Amino acid sequence: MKLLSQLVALALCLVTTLGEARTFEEIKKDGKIIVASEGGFPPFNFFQGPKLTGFEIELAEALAKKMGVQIEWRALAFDALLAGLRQDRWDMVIASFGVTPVRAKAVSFTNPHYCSGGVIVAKNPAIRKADDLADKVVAVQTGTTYLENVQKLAKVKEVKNFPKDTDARAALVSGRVDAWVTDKFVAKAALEAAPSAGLTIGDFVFVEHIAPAVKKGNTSLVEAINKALQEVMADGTYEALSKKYFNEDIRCR
Ligand code: LYS
Repeated sequence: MKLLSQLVALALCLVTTLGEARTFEEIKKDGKIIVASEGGFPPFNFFQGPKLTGFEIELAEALAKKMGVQIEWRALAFDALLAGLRQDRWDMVIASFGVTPVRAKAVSFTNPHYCSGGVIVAKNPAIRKADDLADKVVAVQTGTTYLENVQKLAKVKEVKNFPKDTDARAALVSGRVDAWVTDKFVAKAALEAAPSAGLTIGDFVFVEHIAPAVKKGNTSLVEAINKALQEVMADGTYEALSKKYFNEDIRCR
């Protein structure tokens, strides 16, 4: 009996993992696309009261409009987002994921929707460059390229992981760590939101292309998103949104 239930569980697991992702045609026929984000990475995706908003949320809404579909939003922990694509729990993820070789093995990325990188944020203005992180304690969000790249710096004393980037920031503000590595635009927004925290932004540790992701091999959806992205980038929609959130156009050049 136990073996049987284990076999059933295994079969179910295989079905959910190996099931076909919805093609763009199927999504279009349904009229709605399920898009997942994090909601914890201002100004890209965050909650304003109960409302999920931010640059990526508004950009996805603009893409959906071009694609002729409505978005049904899901908000989840950052490290659960890509796995959900594999399990067909949603069609697309937009949550500031950098395109890396490891991730590109597990999901399909569309063209990038912006270019940025991880910068060093500290209270001590002398901590600016990667070399300055020697013998320092650095806060980063779990599962991110910030963690991956800070771990490569041999001389760092300790890398402290936080499930949320906002908690990594809080650790720096309260003086529990020496530095926080996060996205350049997130760092800028954090400084503007709390000028009295005394934070300074240093150099890039690395740069990256950031893109939406879909289930591995869902070519029709990749193509539909790329087409919509090209349209919003050509007709001024992207520029207006980018300037609203960042006072500049952050597309890759
Ligand atoms: N760009 C980083 C990465 O790809 C951070 C993503 C967003 C974190 N809330 O891992």
